[in-house]
Amino acid sequence: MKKILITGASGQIGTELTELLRRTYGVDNVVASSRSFAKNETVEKDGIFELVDVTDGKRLHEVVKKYNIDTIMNLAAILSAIGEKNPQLLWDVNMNGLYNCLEVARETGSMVFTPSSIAAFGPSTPKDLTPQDTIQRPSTIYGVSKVAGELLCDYYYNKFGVDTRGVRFPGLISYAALPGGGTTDYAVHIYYEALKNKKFTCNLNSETYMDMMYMPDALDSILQLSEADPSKLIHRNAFNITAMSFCPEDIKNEITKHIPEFVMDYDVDPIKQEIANSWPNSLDDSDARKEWGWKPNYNLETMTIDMLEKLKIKLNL
Ligand code: AKB
Repeated sequence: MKKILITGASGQIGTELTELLRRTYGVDNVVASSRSFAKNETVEKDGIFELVDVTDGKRLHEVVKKYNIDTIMNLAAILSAIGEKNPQLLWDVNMNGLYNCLEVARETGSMVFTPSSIAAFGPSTPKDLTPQDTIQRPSTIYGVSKVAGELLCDYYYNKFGVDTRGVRFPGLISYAALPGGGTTDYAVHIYYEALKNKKFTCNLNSETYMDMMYMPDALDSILQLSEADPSKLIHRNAFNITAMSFCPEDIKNEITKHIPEFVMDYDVDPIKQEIANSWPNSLDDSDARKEWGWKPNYNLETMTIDMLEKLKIKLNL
């Protein structure tokens, strides 16, 4: 039986992952944690919740021991756009936080899942169908932390036998919790604005292609990779995965099929645009498919139908 600790449980991924893991493994086997109370009713009230700041290794250790944790899902992270504004904070949370998780895992024999990102690639990486193993020279502090994190996780696996696993997430789209300070966030906000105001101002230019994924697929990938037979894993940190690649015009056109009056204009944020330009247009995820059976269920069309349906309910429209 797994005993799971989720760090960053009140974030975009954590909110839904906490619910799914409680359903899958039982409420008593999942400890959600966050560095502060975010007044997230489901995460904080519907099961075990602890205040844990990942940069505090002593506190992390205490909670892992208290609940006999054997699996750490480390979702506490600062995203790309915020990171460019505060690189020191990003390093502290993303690197020292991960290091603390790995150290606790080494001492307690726990497994660690920690996400990497398409941000682990940079301007010199092949842009289309980016291979699993390729050039990784990112130009953002977020990307630097992701590459360093991948290497650190591999190091702990090779040196100490810690079972570390990760995926390179593309932009994640979901209706339950908002993303906080990423470059791909426009692809979430566009649905809210389309439903509420029938118009949206996009902060990336119309031709910016990036990989994206609907949250149910992202959650499946975490569960599938965590449960995967280790003898089949050639890679570990971290697997390319994707579900779709689109640009702002593509998502606008898809939404317009359901909301014909929807209009979009552009006010490009130069910092976000530069970050997006440095990331791949699309990833090759064939190694994840071969090694642990990765296969997404949603594309732009089916995701848009589901997002609009779920958001209408959430927003009482
Ligand atoms: C971001 O935009 O920073 C994240 C990511 C792709 O890792 N969504």
